[in-house]
Order: sequence, then structure tokens, then C-alpha cells
Amino acid sequence: MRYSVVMGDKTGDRDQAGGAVKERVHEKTKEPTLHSVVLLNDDYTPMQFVIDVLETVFQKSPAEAYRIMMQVHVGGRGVAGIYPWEVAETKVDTTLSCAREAGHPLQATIEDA
Ligand code: TYC
Repeated sequence: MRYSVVMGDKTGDRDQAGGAVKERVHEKTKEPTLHSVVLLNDDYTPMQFVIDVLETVFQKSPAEAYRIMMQVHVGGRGVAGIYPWEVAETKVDTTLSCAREAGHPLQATIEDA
């Protein structure tokens, strides 16, 4: 999903023109920078737990969740999803909280997409 944020400042967007005030003369849009949430392999987190996290936290289909989990299991790491910074941060927090609560050492990090 992509979206734009309208950027403006208090003075720069207003311009006097013949007595009228033009609003947002210099309207700008800025794409959010995107970040990858990366899952890391370990020897103890159950495969089914990782699949469950990918389905519930990262909204992956069962087939995609299995594919990503196996990629991490075999290759050591895999991208769970790509998001704006604050969304990525929340996904990592949720993943780590769920894992710790369940007693698993699963690790997740954020990288530039
Ligand atoms: N390697 C784990 C196992 O054999 C499974 C696993 C997959 C763990 C992905 C973490 O991010 C992970 N039980």
C-alpha cells in the first residue's frame, strides 16, 4: 500500500496576491520511506509459531507464511513485510512481545527497504 503525506509550513504555503490570500501555493507531497521487517532464524522457536505470527501480525496467507518461515529456517533470515517506519516498529514490538510471552527467542529487526 502506498500513500502520500501533504507537507506544508506555517508561512511558506501562503502568498499575498492582490489582496487575496492564496492557500498552498507550494503544496508538496512526500512518499514515506519504507522499511523491511526481517525475521531471524533460531534453533528453538517452533515453525508453527512463526507461521502464526506471519499470518496474524503480518497478514500473510497460510501458503505465504509457510514460504517465508521456510526461507528464514533455511537461509537464516527473511522479509516478513515492508512498511513505513512506525508501522514496521509496531510489527516488531508485537512480534517480540508475542514471542517472549510464549517463551520463544524469535528475533525481528528493521532494515531500510
Ligand atoms: N529454525 C526453527 C526450528 O527449526 C524454525 C524457525 C523459523 C525459527 C523461522 C525462527 O524466524 C524463524 N524450529
